[in-house]
Amino acid sequence: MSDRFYPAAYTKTIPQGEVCWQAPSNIALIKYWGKKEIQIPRNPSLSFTLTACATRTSVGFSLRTDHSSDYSIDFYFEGEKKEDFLPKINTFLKRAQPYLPFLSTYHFEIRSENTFPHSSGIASSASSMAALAICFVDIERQLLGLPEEALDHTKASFIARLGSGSACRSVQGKIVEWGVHEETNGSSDLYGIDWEEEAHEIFKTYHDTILLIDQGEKQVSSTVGHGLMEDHTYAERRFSQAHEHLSQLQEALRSGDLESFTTLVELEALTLHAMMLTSNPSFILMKPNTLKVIRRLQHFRETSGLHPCFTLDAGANVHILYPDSEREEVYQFIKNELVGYCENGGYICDMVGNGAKKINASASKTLVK
Ligand code: 2P0
Repeated sequence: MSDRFYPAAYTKTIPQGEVCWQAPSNIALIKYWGKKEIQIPRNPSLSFTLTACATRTSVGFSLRTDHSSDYSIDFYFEGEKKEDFLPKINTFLKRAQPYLPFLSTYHFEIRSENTFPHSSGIASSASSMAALAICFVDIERQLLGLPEEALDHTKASFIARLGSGSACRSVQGKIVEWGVHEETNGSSDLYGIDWEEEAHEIFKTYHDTILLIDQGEKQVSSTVGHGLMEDHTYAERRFSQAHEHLSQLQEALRSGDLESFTTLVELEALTLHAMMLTSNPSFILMKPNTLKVIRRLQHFRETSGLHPCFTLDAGANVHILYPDSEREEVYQFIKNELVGYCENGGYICDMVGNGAKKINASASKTLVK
């Protein structure tokens, strides 16, 4: 199945060059929680691609002269050289090597920065791995002598998945589905597929205001988190529930049924946390203010007749999702009644976006430091 991602023989020799891409984060509506090696999900997931929360990565490459190690990488995060990121990048390159054979023949200078604060509790693995993967696939495109428009986004998603599962949903499209799902033509465990065309227009300009309830370090890493599903009492039921929820959510996304959308999205968020509450060891990742925000939001929905709903990642922050037609009233409500629950009043206004885009290295100050 992965055979299609082995490249043809490279036709160009490029001594050196540079590519630069920006990839967004994404927020899962149907959650990926539980996996097999290597980043093969135990259930399908579906996400909104975001815009404001993104990673910008430039990859400078030059033919290697020193072959004393498998890979030759200098990594800079927000302008500073970071050795501690290298093991993760090395693991990623090793996994990607069969599909991107040039990786061992070049020295890479990788410069990366996030548009959101490092300590915001927003996972950066999706955007950072997607940006890095698409940079590498873009370099390969050049080695194959192909034009810009021939860039293989599916391969970029496939490679991104090898770095971090959720990263494969951050490459292309406003709404992305990943993982085999019987009712979705073309769905795959290996890469994300663009589900945007099937969705009702209302979802293509949806807002996501991220309330930063707790900006500390993540209490449970994704590796540990996914591992908790290994022998979890409710694992099998949860995995089949995700298939059912996905079918129902697709219906709501097609028809624009905001009531069903709300019910399913909130149920998925709470189920994700229920899995962590009932695993061994267990984790309580919601904070008192997470619950207060949820209660306030649900009350506002009941009394206003508007349609904001919440979802959660594996942390305390709350994502408030709402349609563009309701943005003024919902945003006022968020500012007046919810921001007070955020740590240092922190929140990020984001919305559904298109995926990764190529940028100019000079567009970023720190990238060219
Ligand atoms: C998701 N999360 O679907 C779920 C919901 C967090 C909560 O995917 O081990 O960083 O790199 O494949 O993608 C977080 O896990 O895990 C995640 P790896 P990843 O977005």
